[in-house]
Amino acid sequence: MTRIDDLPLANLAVSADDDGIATVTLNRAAKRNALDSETVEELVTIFSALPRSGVRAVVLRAEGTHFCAGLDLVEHFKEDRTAADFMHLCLRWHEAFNKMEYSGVPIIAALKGAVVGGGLELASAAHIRVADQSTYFALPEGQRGLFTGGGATIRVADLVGKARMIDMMLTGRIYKGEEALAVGLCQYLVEDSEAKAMDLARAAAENPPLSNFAICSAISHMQNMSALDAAYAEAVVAGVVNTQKDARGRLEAFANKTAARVRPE
Ligand code: 1HE
Repeated sequence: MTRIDDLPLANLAVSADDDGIATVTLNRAAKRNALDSETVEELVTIFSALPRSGVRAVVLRAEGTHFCAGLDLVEHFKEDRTAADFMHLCLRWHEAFNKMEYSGVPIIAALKGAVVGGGLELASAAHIRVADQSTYFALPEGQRGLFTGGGATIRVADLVGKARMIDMMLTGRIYKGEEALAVGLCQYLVEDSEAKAMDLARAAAENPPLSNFAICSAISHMQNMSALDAAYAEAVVAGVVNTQKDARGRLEAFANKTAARVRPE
């Protein structure tokens, strides 16, 4: 088990409660939680440690009124990076976001304000996105003379489809509210995204960790495979997960007619 309470962090904060729900906070509100290279390293550190910390679910939230303003444009300007420098930086973004997506631990993003550029790339690496009425989504890379480098071509295209992503990047189109929900940028639109994200994290944490591990890593891996290989991998994962000891009591309760039924009310 890795301890998460003594990780060296400046721009992020992490804590866990007694139920194993961790809260990861983007803690650079004065810069609208823009992702500088130090913050990206901290994301790698946190999301490398969390899957081995015994944590059962994670809420990813932000200080201030904006979730994340994306790439730190001021740092990028001042560093005047070479192509190779920026490529290596992008690989660290990928390291961080892959650690999130393939972690096996449910990550619920509580969104507000700007979720733009690299901020949307960060949000799209979470397993569930919860927006409030202030939340808006954009990919302003085109207007900044940039291109996505933190996985948007994979994850944002996956959420909204290629055509919408290209429109967002070419025209600076902003999605919010019901429209953002309808196109798949978020799965929930609520008054209080943090409270809802915490409720969802608590609900997910009730599942056996091995089931959550499969849900929060196997599906992503399988999307990278051919259908034939994915079907094979699914059978193998199901063989392991569906015979776990943790499931016996739940199956017994259903067989004994004491388990909750799956009903809409
Ligand atoms: C920043 C950043 C940033 C704010 N990098 N410092 N992302 C963008 O194009 C979004 C750029 N940011 C904005 O459009 C606005 O800042 C917000 C709409 C997010 C917030 O507006 P507001 O009025 O609340 O704040 P502000 O006055 O614009 O900024 C407050 C401070 O945060 C200010 O610093 P200060 O030292 O002058 O107080 C800003 O400079 C700072 N700040 N956003 C650096 N992004 C892997 S490739 C990914 C490519 C991309 O992500 S492109 C999208 C970049």
